[in-house]
Amino acid sequence: MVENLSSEHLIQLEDKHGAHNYHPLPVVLAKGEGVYVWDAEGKKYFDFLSAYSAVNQGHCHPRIVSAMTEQAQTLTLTSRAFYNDALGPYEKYITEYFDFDKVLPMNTGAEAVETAIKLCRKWAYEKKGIAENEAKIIVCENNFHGRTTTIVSFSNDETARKNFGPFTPGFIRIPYDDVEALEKALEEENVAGFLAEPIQGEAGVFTPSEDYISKCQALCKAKNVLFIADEVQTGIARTGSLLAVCGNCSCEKHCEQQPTYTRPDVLILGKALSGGAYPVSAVLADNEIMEVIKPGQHGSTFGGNPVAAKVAIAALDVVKDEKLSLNARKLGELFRNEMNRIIEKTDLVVSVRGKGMLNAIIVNDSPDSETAWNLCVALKDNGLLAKPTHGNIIRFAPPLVMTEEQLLECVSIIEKTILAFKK
Ligand code: IF1
Repeated sequence: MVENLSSEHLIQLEDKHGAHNYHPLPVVLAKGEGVYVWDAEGKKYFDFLSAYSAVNQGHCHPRIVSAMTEQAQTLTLTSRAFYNDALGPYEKYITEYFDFDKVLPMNTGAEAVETAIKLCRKWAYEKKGIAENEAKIIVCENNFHGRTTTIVSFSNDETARKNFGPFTPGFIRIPYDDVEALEKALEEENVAGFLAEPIQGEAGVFTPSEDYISKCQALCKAKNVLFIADEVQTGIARTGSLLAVCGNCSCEKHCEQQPTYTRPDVLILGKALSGGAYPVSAVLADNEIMEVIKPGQHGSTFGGNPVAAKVAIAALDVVKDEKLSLNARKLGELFRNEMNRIIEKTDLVVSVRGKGMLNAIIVNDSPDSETAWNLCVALKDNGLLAKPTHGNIIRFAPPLVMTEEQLLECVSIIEKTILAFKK
């Protein structure tokens, strides 16, 4: 019988036996259901981070859990040495859902980003005719695409890259939301791809100009350069559309007819592709790109496993059936309006920004102050969990299944905490 260990004891166990690669908020979670989580002592909180937008469908969504449980009792893993009866139907389902010819299934977001980089380079050598080992991929300042050695090679976040060298070459970094900078970089030799987040999440929820992504896609197309959209955090209805590249459309499925839909050449998904129940990521592209990958050239033990396949189908079904894009769009607008109302009453918070239910507030203090952190601790004490991204920016990203009533309850917790907060 496992005794119920106290939060304090559980923190000590992590401190003693675990690598110190995180500095979590001082709360130990033991249960999750929908928009709520409970700590080890049974205290209930609103989850306003959703595991960085992995739990868009809400904690332990019954449809996702039952799909996972059923498959876990049937067949969990075959490796790709053999076929399995779940992968093909899943591949058909997800390629039709996002309207691409093919999918390459992986597990984590970083693995999917690495897969997209390898795919882009191979396409450049075998289809575009760039000389081998000369391919360049354009990325943006303040990007976050994961934590592998190659990915941190093109990061400008010293914390994420210091003393992890030597780094992978072949990347050009340009300012985000700067079309002219992309235009100039595309004049360089051997450019194969442009990798970008449609909204920069970790950088502090930077929403670019309305036409930034569509202009980037057009410039890439004109130069036969692959536009690679990293929707690991912004995808799966988080920003009020099925994908952030869908622009203003909030229907359950992006559509070519939607004028604001900017179709990437390569689409990267992760996180909420499983509703947070299981590591599932994916890279989608059309045949003329995906066909450069031949048997034995790329893969992973767990990539495309039967549990991942069934979980992802259930997770995407929930997004469609529960109209999470529309809900995210509606509640996001309400949230930002409410936050602007609160900002009028305090000088602690400077502004709010975001799209759909991916939002952030800017705290009126220097990035290296403890203010945002202390505000998150105060929010925790009042029953709402959030965490600063960088310094003075707090990301607010609740599960997309939240009701208007629950959102307004969260707004009142945030308002009460801000107005009572002493620096
Ligand atoms: C951590 C940050 C967010 C991502 C985008 C790829 C990945 C991520 C746009 C890689 C992952 C996670 C990583 C997680 C915390 C979280 C995060 F704070 F680290 F930067 F969301 F902003 N592309 N983001 O946001 O996916 O390999 O993690 O599955 O490292 O603590 P992953």
